[in-house]
Amino acid sequence: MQHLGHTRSRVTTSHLVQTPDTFVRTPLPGMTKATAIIHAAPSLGAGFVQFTAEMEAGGTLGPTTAQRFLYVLEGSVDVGQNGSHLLGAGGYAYLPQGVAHVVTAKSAARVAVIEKPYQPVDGLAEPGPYFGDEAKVASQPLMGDDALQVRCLIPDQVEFDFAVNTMEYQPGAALALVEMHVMEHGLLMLAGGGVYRLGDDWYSVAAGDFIWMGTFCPQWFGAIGKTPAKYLIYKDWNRSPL
Ligand code: UGY
Ligand code: MN
Repeated sequence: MQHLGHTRSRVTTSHLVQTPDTFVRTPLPGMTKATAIIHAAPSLGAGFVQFTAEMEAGGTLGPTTAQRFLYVLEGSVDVGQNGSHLLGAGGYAYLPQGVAHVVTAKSAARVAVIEKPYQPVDGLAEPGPYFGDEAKVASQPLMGDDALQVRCLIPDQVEFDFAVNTMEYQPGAALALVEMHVMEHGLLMLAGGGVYRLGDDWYSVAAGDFIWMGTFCPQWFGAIGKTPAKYLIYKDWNRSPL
């Protein structure tokens, strides 16, 4: 659709709001019957890569030189790694750096993909592969607020150098504070919508939007609407900022 040059998408040095009307598809090496919408990359200032893979049945992702996290948004994929792991919507996988694997769509699928070079720590063993299903992960209220539930998809162990969570806000729920922290975020809106404060700006955001928040970017979210708002959020974690 023609929007006469208007969009909600914005990019600054501290954050990005990327709305579906501005998505451009690109092939990546090794992908077959699939395409990628790149959301975050080092060229933006991010220490990780995040993209949405749109896959036809039988399509595959290419290899990666980094750690890889997959979260199935729609359809189903098979992750071949020491056997076969079938993931439906809400299924996810963590694949350590250097662990060979093949990701094949079993039906038309959309998959959120996060890749990050592993930051080793002396004396700490690297984490192994991990597979899960969001529906089976217990949620916790954030700062005692039952209207804001967090599910931690990656085990809470210091071996992992990043976290991926889902956060679900009942209508009207909001973050209790404007956060400012060293960790950066990649955020994919999964449902509902609301208002996101990023830096000194406020944005209307809705399901399908992507947000990158750089280090120390002031951030706050309040859910608006009659249905819950939910997002998938990445952060670097468990490492010294030095
Ligand atoms: O984990 C977080 O830092 C999270 N509360 N940030 C956010 O939702 N913007
Ligand atoms: Mn945060």
